[in-house]
Amino acid sequence: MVSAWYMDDSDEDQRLDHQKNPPQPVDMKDLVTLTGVLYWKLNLDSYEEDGVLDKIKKDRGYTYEDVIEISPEKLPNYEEKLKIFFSEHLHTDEEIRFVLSGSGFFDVRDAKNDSWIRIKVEAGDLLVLPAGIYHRFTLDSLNYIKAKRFFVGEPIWTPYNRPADEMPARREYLTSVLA
Ligand code: KMT
Ligand code: NI
Repeated sequence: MVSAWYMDDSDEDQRLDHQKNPPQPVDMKDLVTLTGVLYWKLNLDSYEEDGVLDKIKKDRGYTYEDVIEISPEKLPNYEEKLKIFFSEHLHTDEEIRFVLSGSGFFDVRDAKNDSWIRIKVEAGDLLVLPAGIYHRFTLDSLNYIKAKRFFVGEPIWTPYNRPADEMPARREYLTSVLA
């Protein structure tokens, strides 16, 4: 099960949990209303046949998919890529990740008060970050994740680093989440 919490403000290693003291968890219902993030838990033993992923792909129009594996050995330019992933940014389309193995953290901004919410993802978690949400990604201290990436049409992975407040994707995101 995915779990989420408001982050502390320490500059320590990004791979640590960064829980507040005392912890301030965010439940899934609040995560949806605060950020517009969508979440499903899929069965890793049956997702290829059970139709759950197929239905999500069909409903949301995902036509492209590939696999990304992040580890010092598997990802070319690992250090550089991790820096890019961890710079606060947005995209003009959804960022869709289905974790096949390993784990990591997606940090997203709460749209109302701009605080960081850290979402821990593990094998079986399917996360959809809406277009226009400010976010970043890091591995945790286990240093490994493998995930499927989906996209509607030809993929565009371009990150727009913050500030990108004037972009239509950003304005539309805020309108839909704050409505
Ligand atoms: C991204 O865009 O941040 C990534 O693809 C890295 C995370 S994938 C589990
Ligand atoms: Ni991104």
